[in-house]
Amino acid sequence: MNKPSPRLSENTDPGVRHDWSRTEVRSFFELPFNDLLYRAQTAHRRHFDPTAVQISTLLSIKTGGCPEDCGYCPQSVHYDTGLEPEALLDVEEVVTAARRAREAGATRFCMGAAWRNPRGGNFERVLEMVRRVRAEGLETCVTLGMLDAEQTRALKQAGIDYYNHNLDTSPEFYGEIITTRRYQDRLDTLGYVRDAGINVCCGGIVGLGESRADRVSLLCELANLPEHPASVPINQLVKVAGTPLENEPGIEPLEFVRTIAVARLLMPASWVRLSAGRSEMTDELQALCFLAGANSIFYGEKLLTTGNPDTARDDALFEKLGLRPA
Ligand code: SAM
Ligand code: DTB
Ligand code: SF4
Repeated sequence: MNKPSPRLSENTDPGVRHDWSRTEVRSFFELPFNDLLYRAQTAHRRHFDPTAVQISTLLSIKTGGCPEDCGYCPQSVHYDTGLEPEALLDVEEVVTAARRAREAGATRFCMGAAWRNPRGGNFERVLEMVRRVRAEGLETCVTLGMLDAEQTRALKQAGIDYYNHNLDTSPEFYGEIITTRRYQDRLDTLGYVRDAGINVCCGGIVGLGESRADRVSLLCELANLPEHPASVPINQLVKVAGTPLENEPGIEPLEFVRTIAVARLLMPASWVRLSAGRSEMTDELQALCFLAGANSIFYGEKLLTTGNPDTARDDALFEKLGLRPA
């Protein structure tokens, strides 16, 4: 029998670092696929039980009519996607949905609002939602757009566990996708969230037409934040008719797996979420993503406005792969 390749016996855990260079990150992307997956899986096993997957359920608490122009988003007022805008939900409707999610097996309930930033009575109502969902025994997460320091403190006081705010893409490519706010605005919001002691959920979208260099740059930005986000959602673009990106060719599936693997290597102790886009993925592709270090998903038939695999399909996939809720 041939001896194992010497590179397989290298120390494969780069540890938790915040000083990654683009060159180092690119060299991970350029590894032979098997070496990259071996390293990612090794790092994963140092920090996590590889059979445990965190389960979150999403609810859109305020749908559509968003003034921002994010080119991927069906909820932007700038694009005609046929979506009917809706006002902020009532607290009781949200609590009912949270109970249903808990009964289906979710441990975290994520509430998303199509806002540039929350204001006035609406923000107060979200605080009440957080208190009530938490009282149901669920972890809470909200994504409401930009926040100021005072708002993050109010959320913390209401008992929020996570705030989701994505960098979305590289600083270099960002202007091709969003013109109504700056990369620095996002970094500022993340700073307020961190300073308030709220866990950060921050990742991005791939398949926007960005290059590999942009994916390198996005992951570098995420891993070089003062603290690694506790949760890192990697979304694959869901192409929605009416948005400027509806005809994007998308990302090659094995390049998507590489992106997950590099996220795992750079942020070895973070939960890496295989986020939007699973409805378009085969079981085999999802299995490769779990092998590459993804260990969190959205569970339930709907994301915010688009579809997600139904729970029966996900239950069957977990059974086939020997995965279990964390
Ligand atoms: N309005 C808030 C904001 O943008 O921060 C919160 C909601 S927004 C819908 C949350 C995230 O969903 C975006 O940052 C983006 O990463 C993701 N997202 C939106 N549309 C998507 C799509 N079509 N495909 C994949 N991910 C998408
Ligand atoms: C995240 O990174 N992905 C989720 C969540 N955070 C809020 C949203 C995905 C949205 C996909 C498009 C839609 O359903 O509208
Ligand atoms: Fe608005 Fe968020 Fe959609 Fe951008 S991603 S248009 S901010 S809802």
